[in-house]
Amino acid sequence: MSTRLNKSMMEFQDHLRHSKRIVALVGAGLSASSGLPTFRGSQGLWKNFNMIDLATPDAFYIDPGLVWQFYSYRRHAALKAHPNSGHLALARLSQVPSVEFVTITQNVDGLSIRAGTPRHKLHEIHGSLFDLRCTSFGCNYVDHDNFVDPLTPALGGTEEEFDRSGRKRSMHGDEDTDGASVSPEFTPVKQLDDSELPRCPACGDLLRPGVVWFGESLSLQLLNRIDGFIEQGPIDLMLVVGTSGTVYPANGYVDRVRYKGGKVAIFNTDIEDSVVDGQQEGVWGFRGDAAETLPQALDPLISQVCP
Ligand code: BV8
Repeated sequence: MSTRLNKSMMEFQDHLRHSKRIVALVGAGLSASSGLPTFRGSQGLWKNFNMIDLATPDAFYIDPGLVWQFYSYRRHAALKAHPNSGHLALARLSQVPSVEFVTITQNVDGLSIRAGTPRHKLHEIHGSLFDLRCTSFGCNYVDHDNFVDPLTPALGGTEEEFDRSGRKRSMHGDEDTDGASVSPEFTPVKQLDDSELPRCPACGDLLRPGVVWFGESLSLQLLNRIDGFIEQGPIDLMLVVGTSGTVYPANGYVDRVRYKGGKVAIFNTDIEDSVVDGQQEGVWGFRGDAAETLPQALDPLISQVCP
């Protein structure tokens, strides 16, 4: 580690040791090392669709079969994935007795919970791939922690990515079995009838993934809980992990903490040199895979608790 980076890490860890209230805002980059694609990186494409174009109410209204295959693929990938050292480091930080710590996650993959982060210290602001909701206005049916894969027989087999030669492609979608990199080629989706998709056991209407799509409002109850924690007292430190910070309202929390005098530490593969070099007052930047940089940086506190 260079002297400059060492100095930055030492300053950060000194502040960490004296921090009593910490918030983490995490994004898709935290799960990258677990093999799950990010939204805006090269893996941000699924069968040549832009993932953002599929995470909307309109996409579901127009073609629920396409959107359900997208979510069936992501449910399958998340179930096959394992929490990485970054998830585990944040889970251990939530067990440190001397620190009040909450994680705000934009991820819907469930890996923070599987890593051991207690649910009452985790805010899944964009929902979960493993929650299902009825689409009928009058029906309140919700199914939490549904890990059935595939959810219906027709969704079976759509979760694998196949290249033209019919070989199964790894979940990354950018390398084939012998490691040669291939770009994500268009692989057609099945045409599914609504009757083949997940149906509500209460009223028979279509079920949808229990996630927050673009253009949908977040749970006010959940937002109020987060506000409550932030307003309860000073936040000493905000960890911003593996997020491009492009999605509102999640990206608003960093400015709020900084406005209240909190310091910020960014963990990302893509950080400006000025941040890494410590030229931004009150902001540290640790460039690299969060699965490596996060456990290193948090060691002074998490080494106090058993994994
Ligand atoms: C809202 C669930 C208001 C689904 C997600 C028009 C109409 C309405 C709203 C808007 C509008 N225009 C803009 C908006 C606001 C909109 C928005 O922010 N749009 C963006 C695209 C500009 N927001 C919303 O719509 C939100 N709702 O505003 O409500 C409202 C009020 C009343 C009535 C109606 C509306 C809802 C947003 C939630 C969308 N749902 N997810 C699903 O997952 O399928 S967002 C989804 O994308 C993810 O959850 C995540 O939040 C986001 C992806 O962001 P990141 O996690 O940051 O991932 P990304 O790929 O971008 O970046 C990865 C980062 O990791 C990179 O920086 C990379 O460098 C780094 N990295 C990569 N590898 C590693 C790494 N770092 C460390 N280690 C590594 N190994």
